[in-house]
Amino acid sequence: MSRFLTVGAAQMGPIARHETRASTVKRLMELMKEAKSFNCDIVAFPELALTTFFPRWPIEDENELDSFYETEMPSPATRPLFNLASELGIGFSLGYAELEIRNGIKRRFNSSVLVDKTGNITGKYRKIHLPGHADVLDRPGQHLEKRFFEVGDFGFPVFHAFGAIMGMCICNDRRWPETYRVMGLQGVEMVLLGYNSPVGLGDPYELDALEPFHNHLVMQSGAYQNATWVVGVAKAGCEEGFNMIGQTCIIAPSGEIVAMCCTMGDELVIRKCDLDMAKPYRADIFNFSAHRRPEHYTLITARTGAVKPPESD
Ligand code: CDT
Repeated sequence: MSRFLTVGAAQMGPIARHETRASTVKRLMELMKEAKSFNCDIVAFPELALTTFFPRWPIEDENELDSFYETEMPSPATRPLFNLASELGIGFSLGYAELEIRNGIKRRFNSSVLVDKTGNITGKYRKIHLPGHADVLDRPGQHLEKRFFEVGDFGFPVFHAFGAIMGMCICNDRRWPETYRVMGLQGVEMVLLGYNSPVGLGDPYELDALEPFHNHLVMQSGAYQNATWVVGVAKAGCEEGFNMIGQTCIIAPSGEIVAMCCTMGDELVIRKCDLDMAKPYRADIFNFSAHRRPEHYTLITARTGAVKPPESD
């Protein structure tokens, strides 16, 4: 008998720098209600879904910086979202900036949580592949994630939830094959991921022009090569003068996009996902135990000396 999980991918349009948490949470709640009206078991929200993408600004004032982070989850502002989830009986994933005080020291992470249908957190992930830089550059639209977040310290765990094996990653993680493979080796069946991907910061221009292509390329290959569903959810549109790609999509283990947003605003797309659609891929072309050769990957890197990446110019 096939196993189905109905998922909603809830794209968000821009969030203004001074938009309140109450306002963004209200938007999330509207999307959650819509997802429930389509019988979704779970709805996935973007990276940093509670605020604007603040790492584009070199924020010096610590109080202002702290105001973009949650010190607990659920936080007072997000409690209504958790309550609604349990009232409706729908799960969700949510990206947010996390501030943890450990031994009196502030630790900052770009995080996401997986919440079950009773409103309880069943999984947590902290972004590993932080893009951009720590130093402030003299150009508009910085990408200062390395300044404002630490590398996540949870690895890429999977979670047995919703009758499936679930995984999460965040934005730039989706460009790295290791992200999917580490979860694939744990049998992941659905990866939920949110992103804030700018266009217009690129140099050379050609890279920007290809951004929508690369967005889907990485997620489709990650899905196919690991026989998993991938749900990629954007924060889209022109946010505070900076353009971001949309293209929120649901991708099958075949690598095919089976649902996709067509606006740059708050928009939900859904799909009833057959988790067992992965079976023929796992049994044959991507039967890891039959065909993967990890011992040879080590031999090859040792022989060629390719244990370190080549220096870039
Ligand atoms: N949020 C995030 O990870 N964005 C990156 C942009 C990199 S451009 C410096 C991404 O991979 O889409």
